[in-house]
Amino acid sequence: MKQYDQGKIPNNVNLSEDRRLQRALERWQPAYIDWWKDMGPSGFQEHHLVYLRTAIGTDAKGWAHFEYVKMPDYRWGIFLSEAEANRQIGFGDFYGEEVWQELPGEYRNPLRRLIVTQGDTEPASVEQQRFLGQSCPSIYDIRNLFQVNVEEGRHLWAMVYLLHSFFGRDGRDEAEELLERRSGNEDKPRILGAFNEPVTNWLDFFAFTMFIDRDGKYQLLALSESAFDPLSRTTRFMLREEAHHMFVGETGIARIVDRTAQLLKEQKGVAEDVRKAGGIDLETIQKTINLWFSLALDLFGSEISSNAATYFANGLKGRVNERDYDDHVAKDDAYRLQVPHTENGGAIRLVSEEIPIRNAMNEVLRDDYVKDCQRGLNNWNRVLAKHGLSDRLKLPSKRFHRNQGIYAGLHFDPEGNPVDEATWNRRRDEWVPSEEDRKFIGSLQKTAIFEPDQMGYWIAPPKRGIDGKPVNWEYVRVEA
Ligand code: BYC
Ligand code: FE
Ligand code: FE
Repeated sequence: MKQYDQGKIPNNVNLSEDRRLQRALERWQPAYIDWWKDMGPSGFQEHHLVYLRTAIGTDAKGWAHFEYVKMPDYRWGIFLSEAEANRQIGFGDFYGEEVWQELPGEYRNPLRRLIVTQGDTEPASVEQQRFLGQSCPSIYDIRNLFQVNVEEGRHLWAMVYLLHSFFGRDGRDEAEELLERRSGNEDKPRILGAFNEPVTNWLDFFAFTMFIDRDGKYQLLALSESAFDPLSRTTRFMLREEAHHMFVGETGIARIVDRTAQLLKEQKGVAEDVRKAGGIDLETIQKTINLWFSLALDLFGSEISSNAATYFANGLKGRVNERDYDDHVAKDDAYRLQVPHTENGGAIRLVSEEIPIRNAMNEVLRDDYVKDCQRGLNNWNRVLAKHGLSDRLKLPSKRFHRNQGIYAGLHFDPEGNPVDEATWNRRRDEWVPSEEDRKFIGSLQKTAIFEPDQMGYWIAPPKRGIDGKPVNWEYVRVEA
């Protein structure tokens, strides 16, 4: 296996050969550590050793290793996937030209925006999840939480590396601001909607990693097509880590569904009795899906977007697996969209309209995302079927509960039918988790469960442990 630079900042970008850059990043590092200690996992920083995976290189086989570390000592590194020889621009107006190793002056601003927006989500998610350790269902689960958290920290490093290397003074300022904004803060909020929403319990956490981290996967796939090669290479490497985050979410909910199904059978299908027995009823799971799926859909931006058209035209942000398309220029095609029109009297009518395909690139990406989510839902429904239940979970309509794009500001039920505001207000608690639902889940998740052999009652144990270890392995321990 290749040996990589293991200095203060582990990297495979020859940092030691660029003193200025190295110094700039080494100056940012203590500010990052301060942020991590302040805003990272609360209560587990000083004395807890966590069995964590750390990225150490880019070889397909040996790219990471596992060891017990205290989180503030985690080795956050900078790794780019191997350069692809003679890589060419895969889409847009510069299709077939050589990719860029340097930042083109004319795309400096849009690229900076994309990189800052991507970077901002990473620390935001850590902030959102910082108190969950105090109510974990098991030592296996808390390890996974921390694994996700440290890797989101590394994803911030990945973006800060690009800002420092290519954007000079502006980039350094942006890197500082990435540590100053705070999730949910009124004065200095994080940039995108979902990253200011509270993650109050472990059902939220699993829905977050299922749906919001999966937006991450699709955005990273789109950025990995970029003509700006350093962005492409760094996002390709981030995708390796991302897979585990979505695994945590998808299997987490599958395990909850498993326990709920078992209790439903025992309680003859009565949701209230499932709650009384200490489980989470399917209705609450469905509402949580509705909430986080719709928040994730907002992250793709508007259905009709001139930003998206420009990103595509200029080769900055592409489509998932661009090489599988026949037409990489995508100038003449159209996308059919249900556009809402408000009639006299206020009723909403959906009209099918054609949008130039480049302007619909956010929607094209969202479609790929929705398909992937549906695959996950099918897996959860198989768990219900296995228990002999006829109940099924489903994704709400793309129009439901939207705050961005053409459906924002209007109201639709989960099936996508327009409803008026009074109906929305009256039925909202049937569709997304209510205060009461959150209180209930909180009552199941009051304290952390730390005995290796124990597991929260409301969730089934996982099928297997991490890194070939048993499920009841001591993944987190207090320093001797
Ligand atoms: N909230 O044409 P529009 C991840 C803004 S997740 C607030 O609709 P565009 C992770 C937009 O910025 C992946 N504002 O959108 C997951 C614009 O602002 P201005 C993160 C929003 O530009 C879990 C205006 O609305 N990566 O990695 O085509 C844990 C109209 O713009 C929202 C990226 O997002 C929103 N939801 O697309 C950890 C990739 N949506 O110009 C990590 C980089 C839109 O009026 N970002 N706006 O000020 C992008 O590609 C694009 O910025 C977006 C928006 C897809 C987000
Ligand atoms: Fe990330
Ligand atoms: Fe992630």
